[in-house]
Amino acid sequence: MDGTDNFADWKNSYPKGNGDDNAALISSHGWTSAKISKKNRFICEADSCEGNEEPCVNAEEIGDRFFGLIREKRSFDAAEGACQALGGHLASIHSKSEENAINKYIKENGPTDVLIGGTDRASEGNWQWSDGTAFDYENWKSGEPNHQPGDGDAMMTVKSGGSGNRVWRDRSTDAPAAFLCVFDTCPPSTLI
Ligand SMILES: [Ca+2]
Ligand SMILES: [Ca+2]
Repeated sequence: MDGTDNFADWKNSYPKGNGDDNAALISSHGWTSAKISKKNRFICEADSCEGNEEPCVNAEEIGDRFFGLIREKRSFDAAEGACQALGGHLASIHSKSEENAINKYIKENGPTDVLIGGTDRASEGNWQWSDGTAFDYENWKSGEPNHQPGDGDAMMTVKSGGSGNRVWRDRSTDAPAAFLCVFDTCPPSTLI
């Protein structure tokens, strides 16, 4: 045996073999075992992995995305800029089940009218999401979009009855409102 078949440079006390570790890390001190964090989507060293299954505290995890509500009122452009500064965009919505979960989150946190990421500013009547995802679902209030008030190029989700259901209206991009951001990973700062 020439030694290559069983080559390993495990750091002292690694691998730990505690059942949770499923990845190896190469560090300047040799290999350490690690487990892959689903929540944080990176590999952490075994000794620092404790607690990484805690829920995201700054946003609501829905499906594989994270939604964060900001109550401070902003115009469409300022709201999109604020979401981007936190690593996201204004929210897109892609299914009834996703919207139901979003509506529950909004209801728990208070605001009535919430700006989301739909806009038809580039081409009137051709609605798009500011995060670039497909416009593959819609839930307009009856009679909307009606191209008003103002430029009618932004989108707001509003209450529909008392059950927490919501529908969409078009509105002015200049009118400030509370807004909902979407992130691919848990955002680093507190949003609410
Ligand atoms: Ca419009
Ligand atoms: Ca309208």
